[in-house]
Amino acid sequence: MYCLFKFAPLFLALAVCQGWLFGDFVGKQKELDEIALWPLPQKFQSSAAAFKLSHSSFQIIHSKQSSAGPSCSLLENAFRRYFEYIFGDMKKQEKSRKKAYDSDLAELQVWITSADPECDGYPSLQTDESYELSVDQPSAVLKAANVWGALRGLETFSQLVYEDDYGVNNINKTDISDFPRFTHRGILLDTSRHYLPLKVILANLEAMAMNKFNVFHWHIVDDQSFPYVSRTFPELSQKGAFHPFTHVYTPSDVKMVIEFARMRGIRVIPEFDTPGHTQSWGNGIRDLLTPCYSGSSPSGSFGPVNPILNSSYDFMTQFFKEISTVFPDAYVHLGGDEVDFSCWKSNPDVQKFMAQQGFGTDYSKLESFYIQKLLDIVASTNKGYMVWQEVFDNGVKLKEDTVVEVWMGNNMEEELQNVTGAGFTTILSAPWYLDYISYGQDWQRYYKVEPLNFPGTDAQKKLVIGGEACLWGEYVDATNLTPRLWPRASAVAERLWSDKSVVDVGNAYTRLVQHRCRMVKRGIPAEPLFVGHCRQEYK
Ligand code: CP6
Repeated sequence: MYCLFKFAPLFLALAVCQGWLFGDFVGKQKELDEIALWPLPQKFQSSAAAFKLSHSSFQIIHSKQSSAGPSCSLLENAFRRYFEYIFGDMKKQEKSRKKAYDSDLAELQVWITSADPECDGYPSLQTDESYELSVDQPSAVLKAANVWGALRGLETFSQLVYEDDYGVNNINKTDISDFPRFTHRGILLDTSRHYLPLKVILANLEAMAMNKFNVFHWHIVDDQSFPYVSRTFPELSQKGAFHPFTHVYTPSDVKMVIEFARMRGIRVIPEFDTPGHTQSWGNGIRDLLTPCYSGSSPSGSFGPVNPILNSSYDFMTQFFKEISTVFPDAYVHLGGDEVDFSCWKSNPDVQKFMAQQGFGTDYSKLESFYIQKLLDIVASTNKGYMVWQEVFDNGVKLKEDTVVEVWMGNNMEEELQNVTGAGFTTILSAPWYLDYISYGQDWQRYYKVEPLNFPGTDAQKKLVIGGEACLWGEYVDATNLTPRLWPRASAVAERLWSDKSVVDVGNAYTRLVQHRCRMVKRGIPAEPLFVGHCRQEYK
């Protein structure tokens, strides 16, 4: 700090300089508060020493030792994205600053340490997302085993940068060692109840990366519409989408979502929910759904997938063969939730089948019969599967790598105990139904959830691999989805990434307010947590 007013009369110079010094001190305090990391890293150490980042000279580069180089388009793309986030809103005059400060930070070196950086691969359940970040002069170094950890570290680096009172970008000397607490950190979006334009899906993938989420659970079809364009069965979307051309996801749309997600270290797990939640499938595929009866004659309405016809299984075999090639992830979600038995009960052919199979009047046995056959079909495509909790509850025999999703809130602890007790991996979504809204700061409720707070052994707790924030689509479309999801889902992001001990709601509030402003600044219309303002307000 030096004083510009050397030649001013002494009394004025003193007043101004003291004012500046005082202002500078206050400013520094404010700046330190502004380093709002979200989710909070596992180990974090920072000092008051600050470096400056100049738009005209700072670079994000591959380190010499890195196994990745300029041919790694995933990283090249990420370097560009984060450079833009760091300098995007700079004032023109600061952007064009040519003069270097002594305290400039020259570069961020990204060092991928394992022989295979996985530039062209996909993230998976086994992916190592850890990274180490050291910010010091002359270079900051980001070290990760593969590109996936580097992506998480780049996000953290960008969150460390703050603009001082002169419009200059600063970053403090910092050491971070970070890794996620849980490996599955997902967001469920529902594109059946309302069609979501591609733009909205991509924007939310971008927001997911800002929060270190790594799974997009795409609840792509359901009763209300079938927007997925199938190459094998084009009638499904032609007859089942809200509109056959405008409200659909073509193969190239799906490819784009998968690639956009991959570039951000996000898996795409599609859900094709059966045998319930399938009304829209019936429009395109004859005899797929069970005809319901009223007395002794068909009522004209239809129920779940017809489990007594071979043709149903032939269809599923062809359909999931296609799905297994379109979606690269090792898992598909097969649903299996909320099967309504009333239609099956009304149908005389189903009744006859029940008797032949010796199921009595236990329709959950018929449901299990269907699911069992479906699981075998999907397993033969070399995919693993996820299912909603009912499938486990009904005693269906599951492959050992099955992921059971616990969504019912009434008995969550007992369900976790049972699922993990039977040796299955599980993810939790019951406490995180973000479509359910109320007055006030409900993010705090999501934040306070402790996923491992159920009775069980250490081995059982290890089987809880994460969770998902669900935004079901009955009351959301492109107009309100993004602000409803963010920053409420950010609470879930920190719960699933940060250490178990990170539970201070007051501290979280301070950081989340700023994280929310950062998302807004980056073009994500995230809603406010409470009264207040962002340093920059946006049109
Ligand atoms: N759609 C599907 C839904 C729900 C489920 N499956 C759901 C149920 C209860 C609530 C919210 C959503 N809309 N296919 C349950 C997993 Cl409160």
